[in-house]
Amino acid sequence: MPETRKRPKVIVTRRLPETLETRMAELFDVELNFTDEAFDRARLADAMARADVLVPTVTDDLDAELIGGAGERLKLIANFGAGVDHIDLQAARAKNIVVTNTPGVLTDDTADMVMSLILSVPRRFSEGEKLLRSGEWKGWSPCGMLGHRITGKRLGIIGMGRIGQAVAQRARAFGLTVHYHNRRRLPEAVEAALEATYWPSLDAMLGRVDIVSINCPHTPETHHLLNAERLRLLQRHAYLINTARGEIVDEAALAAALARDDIAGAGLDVFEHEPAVHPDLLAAKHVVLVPHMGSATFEGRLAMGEKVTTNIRVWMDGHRPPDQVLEGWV
Ligand code: 8YV
Repeated sequence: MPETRKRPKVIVTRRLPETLETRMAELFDVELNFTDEAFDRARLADAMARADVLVPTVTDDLDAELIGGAGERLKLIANFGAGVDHIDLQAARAKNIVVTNTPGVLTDDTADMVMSLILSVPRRFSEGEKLLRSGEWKGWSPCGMLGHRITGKRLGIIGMGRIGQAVAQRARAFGLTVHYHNRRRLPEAVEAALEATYWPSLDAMLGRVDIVSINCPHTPETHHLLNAERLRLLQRHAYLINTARGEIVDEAALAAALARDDIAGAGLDVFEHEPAVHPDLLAAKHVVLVPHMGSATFEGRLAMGEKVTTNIRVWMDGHRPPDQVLEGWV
């Protein structure tokens, strides 16, 4: 076994929950980031030149140039997170670098965030809170803060993987009817259990539902999937929820649609140019905006770290890590 396999040099780009960092220090020759300041390009390049294993997060843009310039030692990128759109998988494969992620352990938390937004936007939660805090609230009135009922509405889910299905289960409990668009139709039994209606055409579904939830990964195929043209297909009373990746929606087009009242509102946990948010979205009325916190639970983050550690350990033992990301799978 090569020396590096015994106690690999692992560089972690962001601060992780303490128990995870301590465990990693026990297992690996680890370099932690105690300041939590995101690595700039030079620091990423330096880490990739020295490490056997890099543990990045969504805030590290590992493009083809950076991966191409990685040192010969770098053999594993063990991502702390499920989405891998910030890693050039093709470049990694060309350099024989294995990429792993942390699927499954943030499904419920993300689905809960979807439901929070589905409930908050039509019921004007954010506006109500702002009104109350402003000191302008004059008390209850029959027509005060009226929003729209959730029960009985149609939900259209884009991307019916683990998270999409977890959203569907929750949505049914709230009396929503489930519709979905996915690359592949679900097995009949799963579809029946969720009482979900499959739409082979995304465009057709968009025009028929009251709430749209984006739950697919960001890939070259889904980049700006909801562009100005598709946003125009939505009904005027429809709401858009995005907890997947900001880049799936053309943010400027969404802001314009909201400003024109072409759609009723939006609930967003992710943004196209994080941490920047389009100023017109910040100014829009019927929106709830939260800072990429879909998987932000103590339990979820610990489970993500467990997965990262397991992936590294299995790789150290010379086996294929359980969460290896294969190009074309996402
Ligand atoms: C993670 C996410 O917390 O896992 C993902 O894909 O979007 C987040 O919820 C983040 O990616 C951490 O890297």
